[in-house]
Amino acid sequence: MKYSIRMRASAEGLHVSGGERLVDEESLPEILASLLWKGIRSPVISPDQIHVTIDPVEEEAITCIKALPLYTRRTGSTEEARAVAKDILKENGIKEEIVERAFRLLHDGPGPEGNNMRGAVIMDSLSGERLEPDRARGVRVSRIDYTLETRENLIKVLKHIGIYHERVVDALAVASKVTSRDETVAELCISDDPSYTTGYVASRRSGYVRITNLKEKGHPKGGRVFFVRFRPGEYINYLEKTPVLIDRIDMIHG
Ligand code: WAQ
Ligand code: MG
Repeated sequence: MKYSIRMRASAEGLHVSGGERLVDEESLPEILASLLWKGIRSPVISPDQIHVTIDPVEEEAITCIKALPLYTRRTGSTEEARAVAKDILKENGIKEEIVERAFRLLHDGPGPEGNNMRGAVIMDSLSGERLEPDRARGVRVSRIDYTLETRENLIKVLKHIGIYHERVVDALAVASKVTSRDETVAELCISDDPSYTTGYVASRRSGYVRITNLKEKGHPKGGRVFFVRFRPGEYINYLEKTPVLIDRIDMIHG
């Protein structure tokens, strides 16, 4: 038996931060404490509520996948970074006009009244139409983690090449689950943390491509867009509910 732990921190009903892990019983207390701290020490706004949900997950229900290969593109400016992201998304068949719509949305804050969302925007990759059922919440990828051994291995490699950050580990997990589905054409992610300016574009064919300077330092808005090719039916349920563990990593390039 494993346990899914989900944390969400909010202030006046608005999303502040969240986290999700899928762990063995032995590590539950430690991971629970680390997720609580993540909520309490949210970088920008102090939350006035932290919710933690713990559900048991049957081992037989878990699917194992491989992490995406990781690349890093260093850029000198936000303009250059956006151009790099646009090129990669174009290689994945997404028109410039749709990419621009996604960038504008994340820059302005994708939630109602320009707030950050807890989850991701689902965008039709051809029409740019928003498809997530709840536009205030979005779709939150959950029940995703690494096996203990794979997490340790990944951290070791990231530290070795000097790009270790907990965010990288978390984001690679989310992107690997999202791109494991055929409905996903690509993902675009920009942190909502004003001090974290590296974002990424991910797809099965391009891998997880970190792009430095994808947003201006000090900008408090961000989010995720999942570009999809079919109407999401089972897709959302899979991303939110199906337990997935990453048991292998691929190439890691600093
Ligand atoms: N599922 C769906 N959407 C999510 C999830 C999730 N599990 N976690 C976060 N989001 C959305 C939500 O709208 C957040 O506001 C937004 O993404 C940004 O989340 O390689 O730190 O946790 O150097 O601020 C990427 C680059 C860092 C890491 C991303 O995102 C690297 C980051 P944050
Ligand atoms: Mg954040």
